[in-house]
Amino acid sequence: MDYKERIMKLRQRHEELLTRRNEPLQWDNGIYVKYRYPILTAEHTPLEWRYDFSEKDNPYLMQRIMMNAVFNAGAIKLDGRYLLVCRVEGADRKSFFAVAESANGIDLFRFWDEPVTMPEDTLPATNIYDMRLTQHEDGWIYGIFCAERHDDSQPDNLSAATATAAIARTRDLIKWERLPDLKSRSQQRNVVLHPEFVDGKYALYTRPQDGFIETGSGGGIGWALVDDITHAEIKEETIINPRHYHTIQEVKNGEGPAPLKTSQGWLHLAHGVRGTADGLRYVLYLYMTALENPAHVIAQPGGWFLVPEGQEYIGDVMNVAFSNGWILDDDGRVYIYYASADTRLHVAVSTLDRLIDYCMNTPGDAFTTGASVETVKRLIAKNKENK
Ligand code: M1P
Repeated sequence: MDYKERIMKLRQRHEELLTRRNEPLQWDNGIYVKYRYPILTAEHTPLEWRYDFSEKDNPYLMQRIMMNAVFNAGAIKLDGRYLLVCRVEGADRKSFFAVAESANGIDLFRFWDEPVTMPEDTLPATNIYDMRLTQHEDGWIYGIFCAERHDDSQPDNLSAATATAAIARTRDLIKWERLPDLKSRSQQRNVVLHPEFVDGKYALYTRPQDGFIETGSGGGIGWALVDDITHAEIKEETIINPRHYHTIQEVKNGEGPAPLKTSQGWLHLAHGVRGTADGLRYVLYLYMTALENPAHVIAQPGGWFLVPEGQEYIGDVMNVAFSNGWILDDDGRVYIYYASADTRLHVAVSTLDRLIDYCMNTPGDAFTTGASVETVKRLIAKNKENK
């Protein structure tokens, strides 16, 4: 096969992947519908990012740059387009942001031609990832993400790192203005900007942690008000959704995307982490907070809302479902973008009404086996009455 023909075949195969239609899975739990195919994988990244198409320089038509994964995407609908700011991870383990676009939110996603050029803070980061997008009432679209750097206070430990919340803003996801990183006494990951001012201030969901991986003695989803987002500093932080023994959020938890405003309160998507004999298990859960006080939890169904299933278990970090992006559409549909095993990105579709119903009418975690059995028995008794 000559060089041109090989390129043609490569492009054809790539195009087949990019134009594959997605389909809802038959089984649904009444809460959301998962879709059959991942919406984005490393294989979806543009061929121009990976191949040198010069026969002279690349006679074997090798991938000169390999991509490892596409996952944990921030999401927004802008001018009728469903846009995802994805975490793309190269074979070199460096994550970067790249925008992928679709006309319907469930398939035919395509990356824009070039990855995002994110300006650095005064202290450059080694790695950046997991952007939460917030369309704020001040008119800007904010992206808050994790900036990871080596912890130079431990020069002999190559794996010592720090996690800091980095802040940038944009109008179009093309040009980004980098603001100074969030100042905080602790390390921070999973920081999310609330879309409205609260008491005239910017409001952040936080996740204080003692180390890069371990949250330490504290943890939980926190809440902090910030006077000036262009010099954001946490002076006071309260935990609004704590970790809890023998629950899905025993080891740690973290806010997902920015919450959605509903008639009955703010709807939140978060991840919870527990330990198992086989390592950590990351699952997604929902909770609601009061409309007039977004820091006050009014409902939290017991247990998980979405977990990895089947092939979703398999990948670079097994047993992980993670989400930092969702889109509420004009018709009330909610597109939940979740990643599996830190490897690929999927969509599950629900509606605002269903998600509120799920939050308000699903029994909460009763914290002991005895109480859980009583909860099941109450449902059985109710069903007997309704026979
Ligand atoms: O590997 C699972 C996830 O681990 C981290 O989440 P958390 O901050 O809650 O520990 C993040 O690195 C996330 O990107 C990753 O998906």
